[in-house]
Amino acid sequence: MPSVRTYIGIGSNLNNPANQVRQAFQALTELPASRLTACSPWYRTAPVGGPAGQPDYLNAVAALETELTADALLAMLQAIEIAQGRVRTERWGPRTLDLDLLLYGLVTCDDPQLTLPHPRLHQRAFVLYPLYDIAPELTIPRLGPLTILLKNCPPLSITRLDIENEPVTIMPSNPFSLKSFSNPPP
Ligand code: A4P
Ligand code: MG
Repeated sequence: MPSVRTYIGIGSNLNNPANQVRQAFQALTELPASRLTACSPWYRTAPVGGPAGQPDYLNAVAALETELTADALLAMLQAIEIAQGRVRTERWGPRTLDLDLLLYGLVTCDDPQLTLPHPRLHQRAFVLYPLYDIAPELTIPRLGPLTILLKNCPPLSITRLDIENEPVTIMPSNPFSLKSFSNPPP
């Protein structure tokens, strides 16, 4: 099967989110038939939805080239979530790790078990900003250019962490480079 470019949203607000995100990137490097090609800077973000008073999140996005099917990849992402202590209780509740399949190539799909692109991608600054950092030219199937989505997305308190102070100490099985740190998009 030819390789497909996918983007994965990473979020954590429990049990040392920095460690959770670091471990998640590491786990992505270990997926079979896949290659991690970019890691976004990390963002501290105010919680969207869910119970009042839940902690802020740490969010990031990864780009992955994979020969896995979308269903197989989602199953492996869910296995990583569980391995990192994810317990599903309430919707949008706090979590050790959430891995969302944001995009799988240009595939569109309305299955509730796997909706592509991710159904709330365009409403979430905590997804759009890190996605822009690693794929500024992206056009999202059904939704349009990422730059337009960023301009139109609901405001959210988010802070990009200085990547030099948040080293992603992972050991990729293949070389990849971090995109350079730039100012927030217009
Ligand atoms: N599912 C369908 N499509 C997908 C997809 N593209 N990727 C299904 C991943 N899963 C997909 O997900 C619920 C079901 O969605 C799964 O059974 C899967 O088959 P879940 O991870 O069990 O539950 P969830 O994450 O609580 O629900 P949901 O609806 O995915 O929530 P969101 O939209 O991901 O929001 N605030 C901040 N600041 N940062 C965050 O990261 N995250 C959420 C979760 C809420 N607020 C947040 C953040
Ligand atoms: Mg989720």
